[in-house]
Amino acid sequence: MKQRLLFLGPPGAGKGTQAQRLAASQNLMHLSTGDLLRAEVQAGSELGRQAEAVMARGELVSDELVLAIVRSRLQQGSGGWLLDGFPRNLAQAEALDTLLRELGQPIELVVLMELDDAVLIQRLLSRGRSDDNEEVIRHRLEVYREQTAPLISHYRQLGLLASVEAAGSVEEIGARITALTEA
Ligand code: B4P
Repeated sequence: MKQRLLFLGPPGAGKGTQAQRLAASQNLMHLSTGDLLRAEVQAGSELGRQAEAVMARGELVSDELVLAIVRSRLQQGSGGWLLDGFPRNLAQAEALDTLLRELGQPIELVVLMELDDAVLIQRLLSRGRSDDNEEVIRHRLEVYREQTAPLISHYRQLGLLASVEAAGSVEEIGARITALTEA
């Protein structure tokens, strides 16, 4: 069973949903940069104040802020982990590669969750979070295509990428992902 995993995919593909399940069943640290940023917003911290408006527009929070959060969490942990929603651009991916080299904890598998835009938009509209209105969702999809999708070839070249069809029930998709982690 692979212990150091990264989930990649467009907004609404179900990264958070699947990451939570797998982390709980395999006892991995679940690191969702979206959840961590929302917690900072909720707590009213300086970091949260900076992140709030950016997230509401569907843009990416600055690499420095996100990296600081991830670095401190990875340094604290000792077992396996699952990164969900990070990295989201090439600069973050390169910074992560450097950090993981320092920590001696290389990524073992990158799971790419693939789903049609129409289904993504429908899922996000029914989730109903404050950044889930149609205009912001479309902008997040553009940001994904421009900034995050280039990571697919980055991780493919490193021989780490495996794709999963992210349509179907939560259980079906979970079984596909578990099979990949055991391969
Ligand atoms: P995230 O919190 O990462 O959220 P997401 O990509 O929108 O959703 P995810 O793919 O996790 O889908 P979910 O499981 O919730 O990002 C939010 C914002 O944070 C970004 O726009 C950005 O501003 C900021 N941010 C985060 N990380 C950052 C970084 N590294 N750098 C800079 N900024 C960053 O599923 C979606 C919905 O579908 C849910 O309602 C779920 O219940 C439903 N669903 C899931 N699986 C389903 C299934 N099989 N069938 C039907 N419904 C399903």
